[in-house]
Amino acid sequence: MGTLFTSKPDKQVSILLDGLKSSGKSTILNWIIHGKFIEPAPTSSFNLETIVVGKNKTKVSIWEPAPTNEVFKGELKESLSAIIYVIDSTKKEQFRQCKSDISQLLENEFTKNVVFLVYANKQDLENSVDVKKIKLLFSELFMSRRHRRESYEYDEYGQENRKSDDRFMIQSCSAKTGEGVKEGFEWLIKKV
Ligand SMILES: Nc1nc2c(ncn2[C@@H]2O[C@H](COP(=O)(O)OP(=O)(O)OP(=O)(O)O)[C@@H](O)[C@H]2O)c(=O)[nH]1
Ligand SMILES: [Mg+2]
Repeated sequence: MGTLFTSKPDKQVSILLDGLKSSGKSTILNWIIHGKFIEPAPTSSFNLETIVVGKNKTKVSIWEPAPTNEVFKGELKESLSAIIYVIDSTKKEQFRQCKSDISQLLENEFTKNVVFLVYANKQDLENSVDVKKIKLLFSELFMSRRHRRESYEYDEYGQENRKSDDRFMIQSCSAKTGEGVKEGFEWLIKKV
C-alpha cells in the first residue's frame, strides 16, 4: 500500500509564464523541460508542460498562454504559485509596456502571495541592455507596500526594519545558450 503513495508527487504548483510576444518564453520553457535549445514556433493558443522536480517530487505545471490569451490567464488565477515574466533585453522600447504588464499582474488579488521571477532574456545579443540597468528599472515595481509586507521585521523595540523582498528576483539569461535559465528556475522552485 505504502509504495503506491511514495510515487505520488507531494505538492503541485502552477506557474504562469508571461511576457511580450517573441520575448523568448517558449525557448526558456524548452530549456526547463528538455535542458537544451530548441527553436519554437510562435505560441498560438497556449503551451502547457508539466515536470516533477526535487526530492519531494513537486509536480510543476507551467502555462504559457499566447500574449493575447487574456481569458486563459483569468482561468489560472486561483491555483497560481508563481509567475515568470520574460523581458527581451534588446527591446528597450518595450520596457514601458513590460513594466505596465508586471504592475497589472501585481495588482491582482490572486498574485498576493506568488513568487515572481523576471528573466532578462537575450543577454547573448550585443544590443541587449545590461542586466544591472534592467534591475534598476524594474526592481521598483516590487517595492509597493503590499508586496513589501512580508519583507518587514520588527526589532526588540517594535521598530520596523525593512528586509529585501525574497519572493522576487531578476535573473539575467539567454535562452539561446541556456545561461542563467537553470539558476532562475531553481531559485523559483526553492521558493514555491
Ligand atoms: N539570440 C537569442 N534569441 C532568442 C533568445 N530567446 C529566444 N530567442 C529567439 O526569439 C524568437 C522568439 O522566441 P520564442 O521562445 O518563440 O518567444 P515567445 O515569447 O514564446 O513568443 P510567442 O509565443 O510568439 O509570444 C525565437 O526565434 C528564439 O530562437 C535568446 O536568449 N537569445
Ligand atoms: Mg511562445
